[in-house]
Amino acid sequence: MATLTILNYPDPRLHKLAKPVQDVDATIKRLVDDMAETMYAAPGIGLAATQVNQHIQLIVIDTSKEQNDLLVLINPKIVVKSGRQEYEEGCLSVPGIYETVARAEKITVEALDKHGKKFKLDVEGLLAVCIQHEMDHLLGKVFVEYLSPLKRNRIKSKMLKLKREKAKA
Ligand code: QAP
Ligand code: CO
Repeated sequence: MATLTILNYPDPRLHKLAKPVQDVDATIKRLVDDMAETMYAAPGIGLAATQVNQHIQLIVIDTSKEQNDLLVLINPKIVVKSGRQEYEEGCLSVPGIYETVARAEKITVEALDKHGKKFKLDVEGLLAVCIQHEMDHLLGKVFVEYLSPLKRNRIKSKMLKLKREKAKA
């Protein structure tokens, strides 16, 4: 296993559209393992393939307290959604930034698991938020795009400044 490099906002590659996975083969399984390791090492509760510069429809999530309940979603589709909830979100691609975003409260999602087997999941609360956040990444969308242009631009400047400082150090 290996940890992968996470792209940081504002990187244009975070806005690429992910393609469906054609075949859940050994290469995909290895990427699942590496993404899980990368997420746990961060630590984080969700990571989309887009964030590690792999533009395919693959997500790993673990919202459990013990960080021992990995959820793998390949080619996910939200088939039902209802309600509305606000949650303070963060993102491994936008370190240090937490902002409130409104999303559906309950969703039903269909996806393939790590073995390529189709499954359906009914979720709400944090897990529902997390799945919606990660599925946005597959569409090239980062959570800061839900904020006002003023807030988004401030975050963008802050991230670019951090990057410059890191490059100098
Ligand atoms: C998405 O985000 C999420 O800023 C997953 O310095 C987050 O794992 C969905 C992280 C909240 C719903 C609610 C963020 C780690 C991790 C940071 C994450 C940071 C270190 C974010
Ligand atoms: Co994110």
